[in-house]
Amino acid sequence: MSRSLAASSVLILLAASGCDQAPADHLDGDLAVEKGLAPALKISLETELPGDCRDNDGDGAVDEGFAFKADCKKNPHDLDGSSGGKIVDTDPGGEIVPRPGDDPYGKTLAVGSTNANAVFLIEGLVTGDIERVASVTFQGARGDDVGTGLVSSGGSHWLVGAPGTGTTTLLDGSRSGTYSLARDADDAWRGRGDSGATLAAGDIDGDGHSDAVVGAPDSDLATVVFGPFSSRSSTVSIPGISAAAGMSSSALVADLDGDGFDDVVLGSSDGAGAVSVYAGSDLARGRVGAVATWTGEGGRDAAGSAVALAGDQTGDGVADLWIGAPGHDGGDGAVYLVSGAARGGSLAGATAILVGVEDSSLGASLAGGHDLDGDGFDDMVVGAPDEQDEFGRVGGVWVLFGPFRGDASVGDLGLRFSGNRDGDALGSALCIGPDADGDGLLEVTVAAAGAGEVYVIRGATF
Ligand SMILES: [Ca+2]
Ligand SMILES: [Ca+2]
Ligand SMILES: [Ca+2]
Ligand SMILES: [Ca+2]
Repeated sequence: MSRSLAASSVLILLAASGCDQAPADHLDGDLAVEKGLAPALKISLETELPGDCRDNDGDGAVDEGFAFKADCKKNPHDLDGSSGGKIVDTDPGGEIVPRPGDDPYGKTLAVGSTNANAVFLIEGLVTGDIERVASVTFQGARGDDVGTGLVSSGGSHWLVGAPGTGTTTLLDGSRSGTYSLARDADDAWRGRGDSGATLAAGDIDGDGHSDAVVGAPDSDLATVVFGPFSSRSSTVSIPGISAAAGMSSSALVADLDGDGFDDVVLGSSDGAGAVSVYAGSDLARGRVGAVATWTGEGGRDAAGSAVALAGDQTGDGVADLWIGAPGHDGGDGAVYLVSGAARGGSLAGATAILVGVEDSSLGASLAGGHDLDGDGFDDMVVGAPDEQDEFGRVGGVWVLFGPFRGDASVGDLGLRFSGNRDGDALGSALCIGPDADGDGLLEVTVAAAGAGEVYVIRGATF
């Protein structure tokens, strides 16, 4: 509104002075004048002003061609009204982590619950208590700490981490019922310390078998376990980056450069934080040197708390990455877009930077690499679990639509969903997928750890 008013006052000023040559870079943008016509009628901004939901350049379209597509609708969006399903932990207060199956367009959703010390598989769009609506339960024993490390390893198989015992277990969820990690496992692999707290999977050595990255953040270590997954699998250990402990606080496996080997991205969120990229072709030969390392801008940025695919935003054929830094700028948080082809450096040099609203911890959770609104550009979902509103520290989730470049605040541009009550911590974890209602549009699944709730926001919302 203020920018629009400023532009109007410029028009009045120019008309009164009889100018036919507009000053450059006056106020917010360059001014253009068509000669021979009354300036007061024909002056317009050459370019759109970003995110103000107005047609600044007079071409009839609002905010077009800008780096971020603005949300010109009213925020926040109604979480309960947009969600097709709401899954409730019977004993809230712990961590609750949603993950799609190996096909995000499938109907399977997995939810890890540290309270229940279990992983639940849920089919389709459902509402109710997690233990009732789950078709499959993978149940840990006391001390296993099951719930955070969780990934599909293809088909009906899942890897479930039990960082309490350093064990990662392969389980088949093809038949409904309750399975014990100890008794019903297909196989298990044991690592050091809290191994299994972070899990990601893909074919890193290109042999057709799914491999796993098993993270032990407290031990500052990640291990590639080459499939077929078993206690005797061959492994490669990736030691922590000395400048930033907490190796593997986040992990991602995907073929960034398209060479047929899935590559590994590891976040180390301690202090400033760092994210390193390892080529699958190197790891397959036992080489563990990073091909790129990005470091946080500030000493407490916690960059690498979350990492996600961004799709190819830069158009060079290499998949790009989102990096979450929830501690950035005193806890406002930020999300950085970095080129997958870059060699790393400070995140201050990122391709795009999105900052959070005050003390919101934006970037604690991230998902991307899918086109949610069907315009051909990959979109992004980011959690801000400490975001506040009039009801208290409710937490928030922002959905942002590509293409992305430049710097912006999510407060100006995103679709916002908010938690309901103080302490809900909406956005503590999230994922894109599954297509729980089967309409061909991917749902966005978001957790509110403090409330013990998981909401499935239907893709039709976007
Ligand atoms: Ca493999
Ligand atoms: Ca690769
Ligand atoms: Ca899109
Ligand atoms: Ca859907």
